Amino acid sequence: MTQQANGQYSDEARMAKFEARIERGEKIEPGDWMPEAYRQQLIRMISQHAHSELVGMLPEGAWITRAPNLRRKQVLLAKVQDEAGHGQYLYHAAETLGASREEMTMALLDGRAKYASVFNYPTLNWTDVAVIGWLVDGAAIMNQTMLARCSYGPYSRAMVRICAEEGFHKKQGQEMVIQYAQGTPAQKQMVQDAINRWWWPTLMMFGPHDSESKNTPQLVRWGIKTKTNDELRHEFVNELVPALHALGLSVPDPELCYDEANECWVSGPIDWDEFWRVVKGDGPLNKERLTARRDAHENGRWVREALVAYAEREAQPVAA
Ligand code: BYC
Repeated sequence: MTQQANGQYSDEARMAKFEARIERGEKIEPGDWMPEAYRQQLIRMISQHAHSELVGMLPEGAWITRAPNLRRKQVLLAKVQDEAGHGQYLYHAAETLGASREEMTMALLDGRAKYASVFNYPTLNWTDVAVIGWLVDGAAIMNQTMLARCSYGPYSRAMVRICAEEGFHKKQGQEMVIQYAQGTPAQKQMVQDAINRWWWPTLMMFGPHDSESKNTPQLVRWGIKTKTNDELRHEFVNELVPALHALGLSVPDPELCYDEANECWVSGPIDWDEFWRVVKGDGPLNKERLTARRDAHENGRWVREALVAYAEREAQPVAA
């Protein structure tokens, strides 16, 4: 790296060194030089990911008190609690980039920040919990396994841990779907209805088509994403469709077809108008989800105040 006359390295030289590190597959760590756009992209993605974990607790959390038996209740309690933990790891990862927890929280509560669109749909009965576990967590794992290899060290390490836990989430959902698919005709119908409701919102989780994905080129260039939205969505469809068919279940896509030449399933068109409506705040439950988060924030105010007061008291010099 060449120095300028004043002994400083130029931004071009720093950028070249940074991109060479990415090229070699090195992790970028918090104290390292990074372009401002890289830092901003990571704060955007990691904080939105953290918000998704917290808002994602709501659709399933609503079923904890109505779980059909004690075993299912214990599993669901543990899962919802795990999602809160994932939110914590992710907020911490974003803090290493200089984002403050307060600012990230306010961005969610006042509607400036996005979170995964899928959590704005209702959970109408218990089989929704099963289908969220297999489909929604399954889609999240596919995306997060990629992010576990991302170029930013703290995000990548958080993803390794989160993926290990998400693996259990997916398995418990899959186990329930299998059980209900092999249960009574009414159970099979219920689980099929839930798949019909969650299939398209799950495919939308991967984000807009590559041609509409404004962030992907920069994220791929800097090793934050290593696959595009459409590539991951395609992998998901090809894993899930045969697995559901094997259980005598189907997906609600009349244009789904098998491409013999490429040996893969190809989906019909996604309703992108619906996707953007939900992302922009006009989905079935956007208002309820944000109200629930605002209430939780308000109800937790006394805990935050007590913690600050305790820390201040502990910082006082002890009287002789
Ligand atoms: N929902 O340029 P694009 C979980 C936004 S939670 C809402 O393709 P990018 C779980 C996007 O933000 C798992 N917004 O963006 C928890 C962008 O707007 P901004 C959540 C979406 O970043 C509880 C604009 O559309 N996972 O596992 O290249 C229970 C253009 O998109 C969505 C993550 O957050 C969407 N679905 O790709 C169960 C993973 N899609 O920000 C399970 C981390 C796109 O420019 N995030 N938008 O204003 C990512 O991997 C990527 O950010 C995305 C989008 C694939 C989501």
